[in-house]
Amino acid sequence: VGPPDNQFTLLQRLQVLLSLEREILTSFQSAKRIIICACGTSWHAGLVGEYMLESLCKIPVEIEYASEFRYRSVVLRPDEDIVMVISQSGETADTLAALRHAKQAGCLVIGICNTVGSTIARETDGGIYLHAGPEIGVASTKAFTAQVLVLAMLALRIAQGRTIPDDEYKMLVKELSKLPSRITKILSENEAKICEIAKVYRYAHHCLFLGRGYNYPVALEGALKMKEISYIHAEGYPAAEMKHGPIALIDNLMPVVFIAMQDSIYDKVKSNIMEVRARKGCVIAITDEGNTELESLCEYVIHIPKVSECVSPILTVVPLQLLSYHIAVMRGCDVDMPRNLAKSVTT
Ligand code: F1P
Repeated sequence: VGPPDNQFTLLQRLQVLLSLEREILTSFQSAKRIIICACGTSWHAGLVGEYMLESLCKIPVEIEYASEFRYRSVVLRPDEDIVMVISQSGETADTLAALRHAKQAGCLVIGICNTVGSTIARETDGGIYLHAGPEIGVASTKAFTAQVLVLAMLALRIAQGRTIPDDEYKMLVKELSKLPSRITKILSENEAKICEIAKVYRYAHHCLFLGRGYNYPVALEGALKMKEISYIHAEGYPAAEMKHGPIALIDNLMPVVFIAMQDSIYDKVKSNIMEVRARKGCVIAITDEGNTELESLCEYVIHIPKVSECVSPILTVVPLQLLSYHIAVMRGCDVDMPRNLAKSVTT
């Protein structure tokens, strides 16, 4: 599903996806369980997808590391399960192996790939191309944004008229179509502040990324980008898990990045920020435009446009990608060709 090249606007792509092939749509709507398999950044996008499909479509979802999937005794039920594989390159060996494992068990396998004609795209039963354009660097960035966007569109299409009311569907589709201008705004309004933050923390040895709900996967992705391109040890955690171990690491040298959007769990995230502050941690927060109450609690606050909770990961990841990028450049790292990393992990 999807137009054949990059000349289409986001809105046109939305329209194509929203008219998703009837047959595939019916399979999703009658699925008892969706299993998502992917690696690295694509796994993080899949985790956002799990939250979306569960909350918007009310379908049970499992997210699996593709590298572990075939070694676990997951009970696959071809009549009830749909397996989705997500891969930027479409060539990742573990994701391909997971796909083959699921097909061998007789499951319908749907792919979300960026590379047209890639092995994974060819071997799936159907799928959605991202058309995000080639990732110039090795580390996935725009592919993540596009994967989450496609998962949101898919979830909305499955949920439309069934598990969400029509006005909510229309509101969310409208929000998706406004994302390009909002991302442009984040890039133009925050670059200078992010450079300033990068300058302060460029020699940090460790950092922590914390988020909850839809923004927990974004915390994981923020930490992965920091490791991949800046070679700074970073951990991503659900903010409340901090108390179960990572809190011991907090001191006045370790930056702690919070994704603290004013959503249904904002107050809980705010109390996690206070817990870090009480231990003299340096907090950098990503929050909504107009939220001024974090200024007194945090070293730095980055404001981004307010959107619905399920759409927010598409925006909140952008400042985190930029932060890793600027830190990497200031540390003299090659952001396009990080050491030891391969563009597609084919072995
Ligand atoms: C998965 C992945 C990327 C990562 C790096 C190594 O690739 O882990 O997320 O940035 O490029 O591979 P893919 O299956 O999404 O192509």
